[in-house]
Amino acid sequence: MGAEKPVIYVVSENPGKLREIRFVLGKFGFEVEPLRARKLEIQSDDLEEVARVAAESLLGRAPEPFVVEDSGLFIASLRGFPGPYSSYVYRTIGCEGVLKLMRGVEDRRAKFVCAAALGFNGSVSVFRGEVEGAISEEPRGRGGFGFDPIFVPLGHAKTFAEMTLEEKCAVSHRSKALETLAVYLLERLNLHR
Ligand code: ITT
Repeated sequence: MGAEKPVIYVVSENPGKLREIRFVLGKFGFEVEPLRARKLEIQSDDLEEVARVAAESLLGRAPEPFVVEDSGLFIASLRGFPGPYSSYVYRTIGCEGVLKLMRGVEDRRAKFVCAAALGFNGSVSVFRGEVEGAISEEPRGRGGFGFDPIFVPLGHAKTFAEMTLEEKCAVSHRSKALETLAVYLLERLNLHR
């Protein structure tokens, strides 16, 4: 009989995020348990602050360890828009709306950023990950979620939506943040791989 897997609770309403979080943390031996809880969502230009405040609002109310994550797409020629407002912009104008804003724009550089906040031992630690890339000329692919059909990571030809879960998670902002978080937590739980 193997040892029981350590559980991490994840507070997110986004099934696409949850799928990726389960995949990445699963590689480190964690069992991901979705947790429905109301978190405080402040407005700030700083994703790390948004994630930290959300996690702090859950301390004492959520079982530990838990993770909340705030992420966004930052487009260089739009001075970082939609950034921390990505969720709202996706729900309102979507990929097509962003492509319209980018019509005729030569500089297509963009990046995804993820701030993953861990609640553990009564305090919060935040881990950041980013991936550089470019906005495609048209939407491509059916996988993933959100802005995946219009984002091509640097050094690749496919959009995130054309990639498998494994391919996306090999390079994504979310994986980078969560991998650092997982190593940190395993060390503290004394469960070195
Ligand atoms: P929770 O707060 O409940 O976790 P949410 O979708 O509202 O879910 P965010 O506030 O962090 O999460 O919004 C991030 C938005 O940025 C998300 O809705 C997508 O539109 C976009 N986004 C973030 N990461 C992405 C990714 O890996 N692929 C595509 N779009 C992404």
